[in-house]
Amino acid sequence: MKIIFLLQLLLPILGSCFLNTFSADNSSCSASLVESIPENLTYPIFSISHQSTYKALANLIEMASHTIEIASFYWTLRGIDIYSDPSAWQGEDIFKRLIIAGRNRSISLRIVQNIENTRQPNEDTRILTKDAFAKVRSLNMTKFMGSGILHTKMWLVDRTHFYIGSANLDWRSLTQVKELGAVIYNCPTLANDMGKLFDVYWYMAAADSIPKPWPKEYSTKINSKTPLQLGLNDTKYDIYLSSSPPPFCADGRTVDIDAILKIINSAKKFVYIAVMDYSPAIVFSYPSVYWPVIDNALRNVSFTKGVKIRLLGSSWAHTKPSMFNYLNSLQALNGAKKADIQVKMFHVPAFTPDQEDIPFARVNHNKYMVTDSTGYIGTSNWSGDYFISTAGLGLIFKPSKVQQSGDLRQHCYLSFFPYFLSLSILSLSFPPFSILSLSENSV
Ligand SMILES: *[C@@H]1O[C@H](CO)[C@@H](O)[C@H](O)[C@H]1NC(C)=O
Ligand SMILES: *[C@@H]1O[C@H](CO)[C@@H](O)[C@H](O)[C@H]1NC(C)=O
Ligand SMILES: *[C@@H]1O[C@H](CO)[C@@H](O)[C@H](O)[C@H]1NC(C)=O
Ligand SMILES: *[C@@H]1O[C@H](CO)[C@@H](O)[C@H](O)[C@H]1NC(C)=O
Ligand SMILES: *[C@@H]1O[C@H](CO)[C@@H](O)[C@H](O)[C@H]1NC(C)=O
Ligand SMILES: *[C@@H]1O[C@H](CO)[C@@H](O)[C@H](O)[C@H]1NC(C)=O
Ligand SMILES: CC(=O)N[C@H]1CO[C@H](CO)[C@@H](O)[C@@H]1O
Repeated sequence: MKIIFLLQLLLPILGSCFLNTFSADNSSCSASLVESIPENLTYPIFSISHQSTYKALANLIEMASHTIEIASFYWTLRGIDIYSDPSAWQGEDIFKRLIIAGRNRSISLRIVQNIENTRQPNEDTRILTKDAFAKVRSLNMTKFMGSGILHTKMWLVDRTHFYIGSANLDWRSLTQVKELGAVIYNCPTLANDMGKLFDVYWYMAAADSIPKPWPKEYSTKINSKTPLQLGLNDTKYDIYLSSSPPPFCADGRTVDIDAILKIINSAKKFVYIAVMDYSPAIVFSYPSVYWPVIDNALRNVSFTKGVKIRLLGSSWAHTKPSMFNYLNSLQALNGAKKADIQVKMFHVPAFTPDQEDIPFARVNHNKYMVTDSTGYIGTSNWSGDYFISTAGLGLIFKPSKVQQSGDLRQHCYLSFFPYFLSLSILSLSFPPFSILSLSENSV
């Protein structure tokens, strides 16, 4: 109860602070968390609500003055692409705005998508090519890595603003699936760095082999060792981007899995994680390959340093049964020596028969992590495949003055904490709501 009370006190302070403008230091960067909440999933009043993914993307399109570049997995923004439902309107509106941007506003659209399979062609990008003069390339990860997909979800506008997060170019990602991302505005330094990652995909989609080494223009000085320092009021953030798979990382680029391990290993008090899928294995390999890289790090920091681990996995009709084995195994370490580990599953119910009928919807799809010092927003599930052969990105940010100032409420970074805490509290206070304990899910 105490925590809920505390949250109620803090929310007015924290709720809007992430939207504040970065100070003069690095132009006028500002940042905002954006999320999609599945229709009819009502959070209690004490939880924070962020701007919707739909509004953020619509806004990004309207802000564009010359270019919109998108790195994407597949495209199903229109109801007709997959399944018609009234809740497809947001995706359809985004699609219309893209058409108008390309055709009527002469915005140059460049899109890299994962290579289509013949059963599910991306009709949306064909239409964008024809009607909005979009330049579209398809990236075949298998050709270079032997397996994998382009799984990144990233929008880059005028090389000044960008979105990174879990939301696919799919109408369901706006109204039927739980998604989390961040938008960075007015930030050419970081957006140009994101541009280099887009350029890697754009290049690879037309290439025969991976350059080794990558030409200089793809390399970066912004990474985990020398992050970009951005000022937000009196708080300085250390911020950088990470990328997978390793061969797609030019000189200076932090590899995504290295970023994740560094964040976990440097936690002193807690690591909160929300991921859709979690497997200490390479899921799509035959025979199976065990890959306990993240799992070991979590067990180790908890066992040796007492770092509190809270993991929110995702349970839906398509969850692989083995995920329950992995998570039960992680949870089983709880209580041994200093280990403090709790795992829960987030299940998004269908509240209406219509929602029940929408294929591959009603799921917690976001991928992010919060520790006592650092925030991470990624695009990858946490299994080996995503860090070895699949293309994905991460945004890492750390308020650099946490230690000195002592007053955590000053730091907008904290808008993550009540957000995640409110989810955790939900799981404790409203068990029937949408979060089931692991044991209820076990098979
Ligand atoms: C679900 O949300 C939709 C769209 O906001 C609304 O029209 C409908 O009344 C809601 N249904 C329920 C059962 O709450
Ligand atoms: C965009 O251009 C098309 C023709 O090129 C026109 O029919 C349409 O009305 C225009 N739409 C807007 C919103 O300006
Ligand atoms: C992708 O590349 C692999 C390996 O080169 C090839 O077998 C496959 O046909 C390609 N996929 C498509 C859709 O072209
Ligand atoms: C940041 O600075 C602005 C302008 O000085 C002020 O209005 C705002 O309240 C500050 N925000 C925080 C979180 O301190
Ligand atoms: C576990 O973490 C400690 C630091 O806390 C480190 O020294 C040790 O090498 C780690 N063990 C393994 C197996 O990674
Ligand atoms: C990971 O996430 C994607 C969507 O982002 C999902 O379709 C897929 O089934 C998930 N699991 C695995 C093991 O890839
Ligand atoms: C105006 C200003 O302070 N710009 C800085 C933004 O960040 C880069 C990278 O850290 C610095 O090189 C700039 O000086």
